[in-house]
Amino acid sequence: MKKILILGSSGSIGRNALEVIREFKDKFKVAALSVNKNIDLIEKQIDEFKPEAVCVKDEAKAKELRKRIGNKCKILEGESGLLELSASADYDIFLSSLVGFAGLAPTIEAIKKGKRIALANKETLVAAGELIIDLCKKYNSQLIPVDSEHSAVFQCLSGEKENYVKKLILTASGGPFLNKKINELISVTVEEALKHPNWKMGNKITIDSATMMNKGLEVIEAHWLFNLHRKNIEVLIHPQSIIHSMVEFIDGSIKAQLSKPDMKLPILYAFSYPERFVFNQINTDFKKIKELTFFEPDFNKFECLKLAYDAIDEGGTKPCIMNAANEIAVNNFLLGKIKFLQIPLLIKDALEKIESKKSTDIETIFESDIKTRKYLLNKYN
Ligand code: MN3
Repeated sequence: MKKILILGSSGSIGRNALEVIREFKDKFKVAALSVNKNIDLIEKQIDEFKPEAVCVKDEAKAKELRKRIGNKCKILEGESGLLELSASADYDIFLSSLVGFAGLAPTIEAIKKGKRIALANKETLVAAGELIIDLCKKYNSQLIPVDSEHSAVFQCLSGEKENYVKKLILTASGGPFLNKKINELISVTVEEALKHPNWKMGNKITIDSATMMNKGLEVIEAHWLFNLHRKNIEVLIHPQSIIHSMVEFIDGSIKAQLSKPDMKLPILYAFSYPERFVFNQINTDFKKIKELTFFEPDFNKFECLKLAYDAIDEGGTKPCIMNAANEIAVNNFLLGKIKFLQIPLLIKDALEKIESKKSTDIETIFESDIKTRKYLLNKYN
């Protein structure tokens, strides 16, 4: 029986993970959960999954939950509660589906305990890839990707030697604006940007998909996870999202991992690895799929993708600055403060103005993140 801690259990990944656990009650158990403020949902989750503790990030909501359920379950609160839960709960697998940079500190606590990290929070590796990889080695913590593309690559690499790999081909749906021209993007609304064709996800990642920053973040994530130069990580638009990614080997052979798009699969694999469990919920019928198509991404239209590739080249805290700027830009877009095409402009502004540091120790990472946020919030609010 593996015990699982889920940070962000009201989000899309968190809810999918609980569905997986519900399906495999004999193999997995919930150790602890956290939500930002959705106490109605976590109350139901506590009743069903009986975690030893939970954390509610919003302190007022935490108090309200305590009033409602009394001593039924230990309730922690705030940022410090998340850290305490990650450092002291009794669990085997840490699944963080927190959004953005907020996932970094709790993940570090879990790594220090030598736990398996089922990584859904890609911003952690984008902002602090070098640090996280070093810490995982130091504390013997296993990093298993939950991001569907990286899970695909991870599965393709199973049984292969590192020097057999020629390149990764990360597939991308292209998001809702794949077929729009760049001048048509000037006036797109928040509602249009939130309509993802293949995946139902949270707001931040859905906007990232529309700008293709999501794929840029994933290129950086793959760079760290699989120790590959950015020249060996290619992005390919594949609107059907059936091939989740591919690996080309030095002999020209290519492996791909395919299925109907459903996050339960990569979550289950990150939990069950190195085993596979019988699971009948996802049936991929090629007779119904009919065609798989591929296009090269347009780097002019999706400027964020280019910014991400450039950030890896520059290294140091550049990717951390880019990530923080993107979080602010996306939030400002969601609030209606800026237009869609201003998202890459805000990021470029921050990348120019905030000095990048070579060192990627934890203090420098946090300092770069805060500086970037302060700069943009002052300028655009
Ligand atoms: Mn993905």
